[in-house]
Amino acid sequence: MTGTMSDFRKAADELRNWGRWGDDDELGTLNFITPKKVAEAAGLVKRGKVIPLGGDFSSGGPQGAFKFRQNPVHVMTIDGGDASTLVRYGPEWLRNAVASDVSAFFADNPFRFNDDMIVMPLQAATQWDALSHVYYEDKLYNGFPADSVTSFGAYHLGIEKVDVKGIVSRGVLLDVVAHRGAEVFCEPGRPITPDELDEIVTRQNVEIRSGDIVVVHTGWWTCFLSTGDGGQAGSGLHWTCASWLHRHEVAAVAADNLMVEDPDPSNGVEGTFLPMHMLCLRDMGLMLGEYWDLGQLAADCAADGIYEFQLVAPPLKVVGAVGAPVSPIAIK
Ligand code: UVW
Repeated sequence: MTGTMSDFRKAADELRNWGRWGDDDELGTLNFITPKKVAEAAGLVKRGKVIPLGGDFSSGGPQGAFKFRQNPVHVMTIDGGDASTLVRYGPEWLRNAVASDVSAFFADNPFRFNDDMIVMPLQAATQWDALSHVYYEDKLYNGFPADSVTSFGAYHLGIEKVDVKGIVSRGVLLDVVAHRGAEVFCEPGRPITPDELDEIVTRQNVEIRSGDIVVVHTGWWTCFLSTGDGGQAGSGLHWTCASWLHRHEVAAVAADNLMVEDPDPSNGVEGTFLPMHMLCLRDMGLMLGEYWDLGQLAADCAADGIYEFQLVAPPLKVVGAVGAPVSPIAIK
């Protein structure tokens, strides 16, 4: 099942979208989301049912297993007890200062507040990969130079660039777990092929249209919630699904697993790693959403037989970032 570099290059040449929306384009396949498409997506809201697709950002997140990313560290910087605590236990100079202004303020005012901060990789949990996240041979999507991503951030293709698109579109859930009759989780070793995606589309009686955001349920997140094991591999999209996404003019793809594509290198391309990332982010300009929580959405779609919905998934607008957290919602 391992592809060769020449298979990879052939696919890359066929699906490369460079120049398709102009030489300065930084949106890639999000260009398929037109105003008409956004209106079509809004028309899918029938029951007013809101289904959250975001996982928790907490110390109990999926990171840590691979060492290079950590879970969020959440720190309280002010809490409601600080005023009286500092007055009683703070150093003398602070007690005097606090006594003179802060505690006087708090003494005759019912207002209290709490503040906090978070330190975390932007890829810690539910996220979008920006187009600047993955590249090869010194070029990013649309031919932008790889060195335009500097230690100050991405000058091209940073996540903030997609703000103009929302991101809002018609979402379509493809439920691989249900299709395979798996209990909860697609076990490792069986990548999801383009043919299987077609079978699921037929089984669910749903159409994939230009500008859709395809959301793939593999059960990984549900499994993670019960085991706490973020290192579990699972199965993902076979790298040749990049051509399927291209053919259907999909605007973006997201999944409930750690990298959307199948993590097993023996199902990839000989001599490289994560070939679907390379094809989607760098050649097509198609963003990948990872660690989405699709359990509730899959249950709802199975119950009403409707696999399309309005998807609202704006990433946090971190300037120059190569990815960002998101708390997506599906609305039916
Ligand atoms: C890499 O591609 C390195 O990471 P991710 O799976 O988060 O996109």
